[in-house]
Amino acid sequence: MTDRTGSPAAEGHAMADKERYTSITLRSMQDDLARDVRQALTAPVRSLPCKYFYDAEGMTLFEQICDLPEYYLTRVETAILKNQADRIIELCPRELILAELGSGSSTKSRYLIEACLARQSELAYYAIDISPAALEDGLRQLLREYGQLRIVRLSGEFADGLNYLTTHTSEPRLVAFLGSTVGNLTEEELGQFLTMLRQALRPSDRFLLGVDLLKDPAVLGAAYDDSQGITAKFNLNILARLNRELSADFDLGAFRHRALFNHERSRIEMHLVSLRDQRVKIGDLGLAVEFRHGETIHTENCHKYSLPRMESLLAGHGFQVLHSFTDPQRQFCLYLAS
Ligand code: AVJ
Repeated sequence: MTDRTGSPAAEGHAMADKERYTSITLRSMQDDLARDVRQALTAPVRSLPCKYFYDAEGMTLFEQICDLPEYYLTRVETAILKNQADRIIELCPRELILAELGSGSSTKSRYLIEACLARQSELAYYAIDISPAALEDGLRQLLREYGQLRIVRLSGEFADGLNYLTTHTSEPRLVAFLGSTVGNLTEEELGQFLTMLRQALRPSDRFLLGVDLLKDPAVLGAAYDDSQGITAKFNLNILARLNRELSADFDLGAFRHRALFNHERSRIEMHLVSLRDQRVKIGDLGLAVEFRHGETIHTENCHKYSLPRMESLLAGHGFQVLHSFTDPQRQFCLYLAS
């Protein structure tokens, strides 16, 4: 671990630029990729962990998804944040620090940053993400816009980031987990995550959770299978990434994107369907994987929640919901909990 944190600025003076940005690698994802891919592709039911969507190419495609007419999630959540950021911050203690899990390109965090800086003279923002350096652009942009902002970029898993916060910060924290990324967790993983978070947070801390709500499956289906085929490209990019990074020889034309709504589990599932019997070599793993025609690789789960269901999950893990902010159509919800 490398720590290049600058010393805090003297009170009343603008912080020097070099003191305002710190990048800390808590865990290198490259080590995990080979191991995880081997495990996931040799299991009887093939899958790939969705966290591997987000290489530089995947980030670009995801940003295009966020602008798609069918993909309402980002627009609706951003609108709620924009309208409610002041109220959210009012419900948090003063002299707050902001931490974001899965910060991605950090575009939504600006509303929280602005609301904080309207109330306090300086702010530290901890951006926790597993994605590569490509994301630095968004953070540098925030630094240019907000002279009183200090950013610590933590590269690693959520658990690593939360650990870091526990051991390196003492101020009250607002931990934001936006974008319905929580939907990627299975019931079991969500339980583990909320347990870990409950242990990491103190009574003065706050948790802001962005949740996509259960709705007409046709609306959900369109959001994950858009007419321009961007989501299909995003899904297939995970195979392209294995070609690039693990010397695999996936034929991207021999797999097709499929998104389906699983009613029983209340989730959209993304799969890659093999269009023929085929054998794929993953050079760096010394591994060959056979796919039958019609066999699928399960690449993502996106769970959708009803308001009562998420409230009871939060309450069941010791969180008290201070306020839930929804849009007029109840498509999306931001929970502020303590
Ligand atoms: C970033 C996980 C919230 O589940 O909606 C978008 C990812 N996958 N389209 C989501 C995604 C396909 C997205 N999350």
